[in-house]
Amino acid sequence: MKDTATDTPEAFDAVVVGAGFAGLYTLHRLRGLGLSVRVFEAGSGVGGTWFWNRYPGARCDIESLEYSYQFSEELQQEWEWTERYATQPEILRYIEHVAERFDLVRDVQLETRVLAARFDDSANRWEIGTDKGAVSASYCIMATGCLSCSHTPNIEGLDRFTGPTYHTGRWPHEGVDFSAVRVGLIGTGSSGVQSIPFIAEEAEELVVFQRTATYAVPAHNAALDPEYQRNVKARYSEFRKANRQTHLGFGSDYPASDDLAAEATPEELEARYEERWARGGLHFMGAFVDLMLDAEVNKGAAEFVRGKIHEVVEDPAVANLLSPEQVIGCKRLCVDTGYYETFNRENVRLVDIGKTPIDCVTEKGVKVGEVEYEVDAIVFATGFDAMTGALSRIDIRGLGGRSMKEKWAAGPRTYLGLGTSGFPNLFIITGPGSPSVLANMVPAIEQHVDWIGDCIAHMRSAGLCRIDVAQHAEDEWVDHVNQLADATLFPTCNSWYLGANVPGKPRVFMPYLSFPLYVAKCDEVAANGYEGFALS
Ligand code: N01
Repeated sequence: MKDTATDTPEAFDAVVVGAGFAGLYTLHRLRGLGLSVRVFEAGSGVGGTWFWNRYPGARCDIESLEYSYQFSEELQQEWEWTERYATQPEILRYIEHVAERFDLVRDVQLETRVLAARFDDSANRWEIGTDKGAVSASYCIMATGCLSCSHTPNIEGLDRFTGPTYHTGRWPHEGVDFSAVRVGLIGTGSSGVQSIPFIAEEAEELVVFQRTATYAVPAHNAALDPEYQRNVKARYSEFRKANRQTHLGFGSDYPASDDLAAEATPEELEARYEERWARGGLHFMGAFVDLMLDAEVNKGAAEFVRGKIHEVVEDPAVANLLSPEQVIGCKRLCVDTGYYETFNRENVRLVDIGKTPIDCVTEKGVKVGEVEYEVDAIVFATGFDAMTGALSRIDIRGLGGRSMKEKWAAGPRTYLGLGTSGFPNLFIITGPGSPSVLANMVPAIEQHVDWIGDCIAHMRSAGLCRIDVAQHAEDEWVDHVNQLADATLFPTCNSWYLGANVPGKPRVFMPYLSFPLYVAKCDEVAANGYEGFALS
């Protein structure tokens, strides 16, 4: 990656790290502004999350007509989704189609991991080091994803296990044949909830190790009604606009309610929860506006779901174990197809590791207390070092050589989730402090990329070449993000939103609550000449 004539690193206007939904759209948008762009991607293909998460049953739990790009009218009109919720292979096909359709691949360098990024103050450029060489760029854009850095717990004895181990977020591309295999699976978040029914169907035996029971609402997935798809496409821009105004970031045709559960009668509560349950999916959390604000209200919703679990699971002891106690929604709600039913199968066992944690992994299996569960393979559905994990694995150094990892040692600090003070010309797509994982990811990504694109266009037309976050703006934003979260029930349990799933990670609520408020703030900041940023 050197200019052979001068022996200097190849120079670009912008370097983008990651070729998932975010990186690809950034490339398209910046190329449209006339910038030279290079995207680096560690994987051997584009797709990010949807390239890596190939575990059995992987699909998106936001509906396909909403979990898709809107930047091209032709694209959104022509692409035909087949199911209410798209499978991982279908989403990956869609991303690959986008990459080809917009001729993006020629600027994506695959199988290249970015290891370091250092700001050269005198040249006002980023020097980006990869495992294949170095380049330089005026802008460095981190499209590294919120859930891209898989987390495997450090369980004693794991290295002596004689069978294969897998992580749902790094699933082998050739697939895994579990027939006649005894599988142990650790983790019951969204990835576990989706994969457990599929693995149970195939495996000889499945032992599920559960630390915390999870709330799952039925997906009610089905083939997408062609008439509904036509109907949405006929009003796609309105549909997308409505999306931006819902506080969940999705549900244009079935928005979250503004009603207060605290003011509803028991009959009204029951009817509303039943209606949302029947509709399926994450809409359940939109049943009432105070569900994440009022602990008593939340208890009612949680009790409703526990009742549903007991209706499905035949063994009352297993149903009890599967019934969560924490606030519903404070860990991300799961959306399932046949999850609870799977525990009625003869070949499935549920092991509570909440009270008695895993002692160790042995040559032959997993030991919990005095009991050794013999298995042939172990699946880790143990999640991610979310929101900051991918960034902290790159040695990012800003003004004066200051390390971002050190700056964020007590938790991430950003302004709008887009940038961090002392790291000029570095943008983060869906960074901590932005709605990201608490919104619908694809529109959240597009909103960020468009904002960054507009900002760079403004700088170029004004002859400006440096943008940095003002310290006071960052401090105020971090306080504001925390204040919003502290007014809700979100910080009440050990979720990955708080970094609580990774030992030693600081406990800080990372996403911003409310997509509409956030979009309004970003628009206001831009309209006021990028208020809170220093441009020079
Ligand atoms: O990860 P998770 P995930 N010992 O962190 C357990 C998105 N996503 O990959 O709750 C024992 O949610 C952990 O237990 P506990 C979605 O945003 C979307 O499932 O910490 N157990 C938990 O049960 C989602 O929220 C989709 O006590 C350990 C599980 O592992 C996010 O990705 C599909 C442990 C991890 O659950 C992450 O989901 C998949 C340990 N040391 C993912 N460490 C869809 O669109 C962790 N666990 C459908």
